[in-house]
Amino acid sequence: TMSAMAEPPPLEQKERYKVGFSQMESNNPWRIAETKSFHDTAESCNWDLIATDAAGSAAKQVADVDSMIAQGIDVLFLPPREEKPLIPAVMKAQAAGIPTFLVDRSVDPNVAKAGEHYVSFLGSDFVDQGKRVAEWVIENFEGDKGIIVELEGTTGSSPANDRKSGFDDRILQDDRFEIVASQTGDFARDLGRQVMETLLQAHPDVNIVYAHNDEMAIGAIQALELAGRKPGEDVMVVSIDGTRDALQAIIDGKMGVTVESSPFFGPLACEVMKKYAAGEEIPPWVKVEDRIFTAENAADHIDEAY
Ligand code: GYE
Repeated sequence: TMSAMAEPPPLEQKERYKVGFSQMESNNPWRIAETKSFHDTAESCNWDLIATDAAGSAAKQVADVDSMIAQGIDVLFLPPREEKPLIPAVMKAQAAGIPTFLVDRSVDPNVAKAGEHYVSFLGSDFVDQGKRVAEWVIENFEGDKGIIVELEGTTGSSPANDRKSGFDDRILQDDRFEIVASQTGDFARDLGRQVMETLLQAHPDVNIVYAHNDEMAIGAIQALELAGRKPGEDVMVVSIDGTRDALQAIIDGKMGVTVESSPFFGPLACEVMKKYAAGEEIPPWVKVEDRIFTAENAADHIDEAY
């Protein structure tokens, strides 16, 4: 049939590029490290970088992309805060002839597709991250009954959706475990602490906390300690990212594991963009391989952490 498939716009080969990086928020060390990685890469990759900060608002992030388009960027790197609200930004960039690379989060694949509406998604396998946390819990939990509280990331974001399904599917195959509550903490430390305080009152028998990122895990540890619990002893705390505070919590015995989710996308963005400009085939998903940090290796990695 003759159905015309959309295609991402090409990228001209040139000495310098005007590059847009639309950050979603800057309220945690992961986001700050990612933005810094783009700034650090700008010089070595010959970018004139326009970086914005949507301060946690998907609507502002769409407006930020609009303004970058108006400023004539050559290429857009976009971490979409949520899967659906950022689709208009992807479509507008395409209509303006600007190739887009999604970094660290994705959009709803039923509506916007890699290789059609944007070039590629650069990022981790979030389902696998959740599954790896579950497998660590299954191997290391010593009690008879694991009562789990789950702190979810930003509602409607791809890592929250996928870290939940990856973990839940795997952990529930073992009938020692039960998830008694699963609530959003918006990937934020303070909200993680507040939600944990509330959930502790409803479920005082919790002995496992799975947080979708390290910031919420640290917030949960604060709530547990305030309530007189001993994280790492009577409550197992597990999460994802690999921040400095999480590695320290592992070293201190308060946290069990964090599966890596790296924020250092600048160099990868440079490399993939240059290949695309050279006409090379870019896979729809440029997958980042993640390490795992536990008491065995946390001290070896804390100096490079953010
Ligand atoms: O894990 C979290 C951040 O999208 C992979 O977003 C990223 C996640 C990361 O706020 O800490």
